[in-house]
Amino acid sequence: MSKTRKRDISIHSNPEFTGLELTSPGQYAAGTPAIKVAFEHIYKEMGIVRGLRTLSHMNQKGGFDCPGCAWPDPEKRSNLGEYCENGAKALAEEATTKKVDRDFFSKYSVEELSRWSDYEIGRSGRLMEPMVLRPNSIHYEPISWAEAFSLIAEQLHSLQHPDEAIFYTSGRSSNEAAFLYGLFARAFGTNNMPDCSNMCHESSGVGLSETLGIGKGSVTLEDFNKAEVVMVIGQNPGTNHPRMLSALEKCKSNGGTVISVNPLEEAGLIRFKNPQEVNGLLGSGVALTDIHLQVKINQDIVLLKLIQKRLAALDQQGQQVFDHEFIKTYTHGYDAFIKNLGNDSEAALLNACGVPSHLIDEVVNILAKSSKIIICWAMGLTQHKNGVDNIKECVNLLLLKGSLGKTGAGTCPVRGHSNVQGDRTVGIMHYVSKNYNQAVKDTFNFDPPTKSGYDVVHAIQAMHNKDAKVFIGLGGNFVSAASDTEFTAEALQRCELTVQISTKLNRSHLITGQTALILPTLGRSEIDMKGNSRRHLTVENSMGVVHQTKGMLPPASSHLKSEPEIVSGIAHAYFQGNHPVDWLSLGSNYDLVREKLGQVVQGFKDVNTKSKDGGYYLPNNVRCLDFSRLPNQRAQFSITQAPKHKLDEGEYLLMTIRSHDQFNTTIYGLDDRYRGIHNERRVILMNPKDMDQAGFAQRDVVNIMSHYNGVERKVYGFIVVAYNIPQGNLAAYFPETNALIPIDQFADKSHTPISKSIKVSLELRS
Ligand SMILES: Nc1nc2c(c(=O)[nH]1)N[C@H]1C(S)=C(S)[C@@H](COP(=O)(O)OP(=O)(O)OC[C@H]3O[C@@H](n4cnc5c(=O)[nH]c(N)nc54)[C@H](O)[C@@H]3O)O[C@H]1N2
Ligand SMILES: Nc1nc2c(c(=O)[nH]1)N[C@H]1C(S)=C(S)[C@@H](COP(=O)(O)OP(=O)(O)OC[C@H]3O[C@@H](n4cnc5c(=O)[nH]c(N)nc54)[C@H](O)[C@@H]3O)O[C@H]1N2
Ligand code: SF4
Ligand SMILES: [Mo]
Repeated sequence: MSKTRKRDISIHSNPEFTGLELTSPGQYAAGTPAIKVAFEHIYKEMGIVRGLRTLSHMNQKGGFDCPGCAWPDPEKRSNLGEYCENGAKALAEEATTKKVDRDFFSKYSVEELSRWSDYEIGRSGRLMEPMVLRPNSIHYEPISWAEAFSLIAEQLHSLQHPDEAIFYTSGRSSNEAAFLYGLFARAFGTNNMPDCSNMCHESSGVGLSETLGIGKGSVTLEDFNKAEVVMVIGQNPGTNHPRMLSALEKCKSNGGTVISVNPLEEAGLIRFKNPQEVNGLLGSGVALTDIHLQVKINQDIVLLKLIQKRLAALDQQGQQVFDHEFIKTYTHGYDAFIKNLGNDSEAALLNACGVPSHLIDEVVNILAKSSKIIICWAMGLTQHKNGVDNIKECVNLLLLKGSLGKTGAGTCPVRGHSNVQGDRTVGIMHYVSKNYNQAVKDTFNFDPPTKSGYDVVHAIQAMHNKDAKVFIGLGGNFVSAASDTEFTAEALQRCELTVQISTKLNRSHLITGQTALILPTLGRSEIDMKGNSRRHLTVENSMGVVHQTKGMLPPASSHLKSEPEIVSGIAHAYFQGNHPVDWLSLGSNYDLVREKLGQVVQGFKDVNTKSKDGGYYLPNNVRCLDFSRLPNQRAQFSITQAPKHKLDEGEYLLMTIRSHDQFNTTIYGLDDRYRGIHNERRVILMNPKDMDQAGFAQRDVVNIMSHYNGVERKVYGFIVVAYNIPQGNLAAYFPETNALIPIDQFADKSHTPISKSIKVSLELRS
């Protein structure tokens, strides 16, 4: 065999500056600027007529599900459109008329493309036909679907053990595709099913499962209308779940209180101008947050302990603050929990969390009087070493108040990708569920593997050690999304084969194994035809509603296949008919997939009919206060540890966050409008006092370093911007900063990388 030439690939987005402009941070979200920006994206990528017609079907019954976030749709959809600025951007991104075809790949080598910025790579357009990058080559070339499938099958057959293959999933997939994909991984013989959830809400899944017996939230959208208090902790809905602002607006107009807990004062939580209402467009909109607690990074446990300590003091004074009836009937561990609250001193907690005492008192007074409390959270809680404990502390508060299993109250982990929750429900998991395996065996007549598989960080380590040699990605951008960019890139480059099932070009198509395949697939918004009929798929939103999604645009290319077709094509090429599952029938007949899904997963019986119109709620034990699967058949109080971050002089905690102009690794544009940052992504937000102490001036350019286990990791060239952020804390955007997070720094139990509390130092760029 000839020796492989090592490709000269750049693993980072081009670091050239793009021209920072600064304005004051915004004081409201949405309103006319949001409409303007939404339409600019639609116009530029899709053309205005095609774009507007498509938008009018997005999130409507009988239409297609927004490819953006997982926020649910209201039962009664608005005639003015049921989408937000970022939904429009997500659609424009997917349904762009720009094309990445075979001429594009013969013109640009992977070496050259890797020097483009992520923004430029994303702008190039939709993938058109299957492409292969052969060993020793630096150009992708066309390959037929049949050849691509047999290449994968051959490579899978050549492995010594099924655990040498990795099957990654990103949360854009459908229930049907994810179910088939998981089924194939199991039939092949491995549970190596890392998914984007591992980097995202895995801490929520673990924390909620251990305390409440289900890894999902318990609230419905209607609960927001009835809630007395909504706490939004570690979440930036104005950017990442914009239609959640309408739910908060409803809560407010019904007399509810909104409390935000965040190191940043995010514009979207200050004020909302609802584009669906006249007052939102012409007036001043509505104020959303009543009390903002500017907590220091990763001091939420401390803050929550303090709040609960003060509530307990009121309760002990005889005020009816806690729901003792609820606690007695449904929970376990209350006494130990209360005793433990006594261990921490008020002063130490107050000092650590950085929130003024009087604001905490205000919150305590409101919570004391309320019982319908919703806690919403996202990455600000999950992406820390103690991410699981963060969630458990939120559950503690809800248990004390009896705020579960009743209208207007409950847990609300706000999920990221539009179907990330559904993927897990239908079987994308690296751990083993005995019930699931048994149901697969009963339905399909084969034995799924019983050994746990790799999650994201362990999959990377396995590829790096050459314990795994084939990587298949059902969507996503693994190399840019994961931590420790250089290590992850090396891991993928050590693979024999990497396969990406994708809609758009991204860095994971450029940082590849020896051989790489791009398998282009239909997007949500596109028509999926079989014979004369238009097929539909199903998805599950953040509140457990399963509903249909049906595309309406002609596909970007006639060579695209749907995700279920691709998965079943691979499976058929691998098994060649020697397997009890009829893969090709499943890949072409989604009704059949749904029928089988109904036999394997609880709640999916009759999904075909029930998912029509607005869909239906999956079963949820918390809503009916059934804790029978937990120890003592009760919801569990937890005793958590306050995180300790020992920072030496010149060290800070860095959170890596999203700008308003990105969807994870997809960069829509260079503005973060609500934070007043324009035309630049390479910025680092810093407290002015910290800048003074360190001797940095506005717009100084610094490198950021992390030091873990004696290894220095560095990212270069970030512009310092003075910002209202607690002292000792910094913020910058990902994926540019992922190279700072060591592969072995992740949350206990959930293994989610510590993307929101990275210990770093800064140096002036010489
Ligand atoms: N437009 C758009 N929408 C998206 C996405 C996107 O990239 N763009 N991504 C989707 C996905 S996959 C996800 S998971 C979600 C993510 O949604 P979010 O979790 O809202 O996203 P992040 O930008 O990571 O923001 C985290 C928020 O937590 C705060 N924070 C950081 N550290 C802490 C902390 O220690 N404590 C507290 N209390 N707060 C903290 C930050 O200041 C920020 O406001 O959004 C989804 N929707
Ligand atoms: N430092 C840091 N790192 C993080 C985070 C953070 O906050 N900080 N957040 C983490 C989180 S919450 C998440 S969820 C992960 C995201 O990790 P991923 O899910 O892996 O990344 P995305 O950027 O969402 O993937 C985008 C790609 O998906 C493909 N795609 C889009 N739509 C479709 C489709 O319909 N089908 C298919 N097959 N492909 C499609 C396109 O090719 C696009 O380039 O990143 C994580 N990484
Ligand atoms: S809130 Fe999320 S799902 Fe709804 S339109 Fe906006 S991006 Fe799409
Ligand atoms: Mo996510």
